[in-house]
Amino acid sequence: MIPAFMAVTSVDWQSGHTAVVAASCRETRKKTERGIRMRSIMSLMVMIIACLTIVTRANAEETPVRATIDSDGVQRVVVLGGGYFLRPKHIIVKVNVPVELKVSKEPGWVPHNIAMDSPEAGMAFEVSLSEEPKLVRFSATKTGTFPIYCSKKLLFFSSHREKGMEGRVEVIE
Ligand SMILES: [Cu+2]
Repeated sequence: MIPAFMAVTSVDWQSGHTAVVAASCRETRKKTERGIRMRSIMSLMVMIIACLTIVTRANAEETPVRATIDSDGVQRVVVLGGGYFLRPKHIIVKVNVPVELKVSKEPGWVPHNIAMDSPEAGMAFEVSLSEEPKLVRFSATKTGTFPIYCSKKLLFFSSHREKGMEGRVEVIE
């Protein structure tokens, strides 16, 4: 036999009505209140963790990525594009050292590309992105900061670049 108050408690636990329990057993009410408090604390913690994750991700996107110079003297960076971002947004390369960008796009039907239009600095290309990575090779010939972006634009909508698919290549000595 299950005592009456315990039966009420289990019903209460699912429906969330504390009033029934309050009438049946004080001890049970205390436990229930503790349970509810625990659950609010838990959901608060989940929210805090979620917020921290978003902040960390936003920072990660803004953190400059310096190209690693491999033993063959080529500096390589992996770049991912999608709706509507470029990751990383800020790439640092050394001047007059060959660069190889390994570019790809996130899955999806929206077409994207990666482009630079700074011929004066040795960086001018437009490569359509696919999920399969492609290599873009160039050597920056001038120091400074130059835009890198997706040049796609659908009819009268704003360009992907305007929507956030833009970053910068910083060329240093
Ligand atoms: Cu795009």
